[in-house]
Formats: sequence, C-alpha cells, structure tokens
Amino acid sequence: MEESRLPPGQYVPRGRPVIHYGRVPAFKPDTWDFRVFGATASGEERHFTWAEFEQLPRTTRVADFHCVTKFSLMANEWCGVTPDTIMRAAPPAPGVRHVMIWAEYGYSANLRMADFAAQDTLFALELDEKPLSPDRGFPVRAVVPHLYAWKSVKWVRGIEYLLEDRRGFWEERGYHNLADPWREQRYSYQEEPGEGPA
Ligand SMILES: Nc1nc2c(c(=O)[nH]1)N[C@H]1C(S)=C(S)[C@@H](COP(=O)(O)O)O[C@H]1N2
Ligand SMILES: [Mo]
Repeated sequence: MEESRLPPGQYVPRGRPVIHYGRVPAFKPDTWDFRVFGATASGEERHFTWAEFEQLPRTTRVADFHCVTKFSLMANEWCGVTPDTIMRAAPPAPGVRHVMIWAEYGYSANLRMADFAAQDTLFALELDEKPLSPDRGFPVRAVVPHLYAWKSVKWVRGIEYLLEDRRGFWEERGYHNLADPWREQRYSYQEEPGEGPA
C-alpha cells in the first residue's frame, strides 16, 4: 500500500473493526423510510419508502475510511445511491449550504454541502458486493470517505437541508466540525474561525 494513502497519525489494523455508539437497530422494511426535510426547494418533505429507495440507481466507488481513533480501513468497495440522485428527487432551497444526516436513535452528522455533494460521497447499501451487515449500517449508511468516519453515518433514515450550520452528534461532543483527516481536524478546539456554526 502506498504510504501517501494514509493520513497523518493513522494506521492499518489487523482485521476490520466495527464501531458505533449504542445498539444495532432492527430493520423494519414496512415502516422504514428515508426522509428529505428541512429547507427543501418545494417547502415540502419528501419520503422514500424502502421499496422506492431500493429501486434507485446505484454506483460503485472504492475508497479508504479513516476513524478518528486512528485506524483506517483501506479499499472498501461501496455500492449505493449518490447524493445527486437524492438532490434531484428532492432539491434543496437555494440558500442551503449544509446538510445534517440523520440515523436511527437520533445519531447525526453535519456536512458542508460541498462535502455532501462530493464525488466520493454515497448512501451505500452494499460493501464488497454484499448487502451491508447489520453492524455496518444495514440497510443504508452514508459513506463520506474524505472525512473522519464518524461522518459516515450508519443506519441512515434521512437528511435535513440546513440554511445555517448545526453540529451533529459527535460534533456537539467535542469533535471537529469539518473533520478532514488530511489536516487532522480531530477536535473542536482546533477549529479556526468560520469552521464551525456561528
Ligand atoms: N448511526 C451511527 N453511525 C456511525 C456511528 C455511530 O455510532 N452511529 N459511528 C461512526 C464511527 S465513529 C465510525 S469509525 C464508523 C465505523 O464504521 P464501521 O463500523 O463500518 O467500521 O461508523 C460511524 N457511523
Ligand atoms: Mo470513529
């Protein structure tokens, strides 16, 4: 593996750690939905049922994955729905610059629109050609490989378009608002003016 692929302070562990806060939620296909809400262009919420979400076109991307606790998982093959597909189906209002990704149990992570809409961001349904396992986020997880992995929200249930930035679950608990591993943006005390919510 090329040294240059590993951000500063990261290592490649043996095996593939799974980590999250709390329990693995049960998937109930009849009541599962993916909500797009907040500052939508129409002013209305948009819901996808599981049957609808499952039918959306999928794209494959290979990417590394960097946890702030310093392990990295290299060359994961994710397959899923691009943010672009979601934004076409339910466009944001013109002033939207940030997105909150919401999961089961109220876990969340905020992203700048540029990070949300980035080429490598996906709502993944598959890892390495198999459906996600329950502990990796089945049925759908966000993958934002260019940011620390707490932004790669497992068990996603929706997105909220934000007119003003707001901190998500770990960002409220001392982690960096932006989370760029190449700049080691680990903790909120490292934030420069303008990098966090006003
Ligand atoms: N819903 C939810 N998503 C989450 C978390 C969590 O606690 N809840 N933990 C995050 C953290 S800190 C990491 S490192 C990755 C771990 O993903 P993995 O279990 O597939 O390795 O999931 C992220 N997504
Ligand atoms: Mo993490």
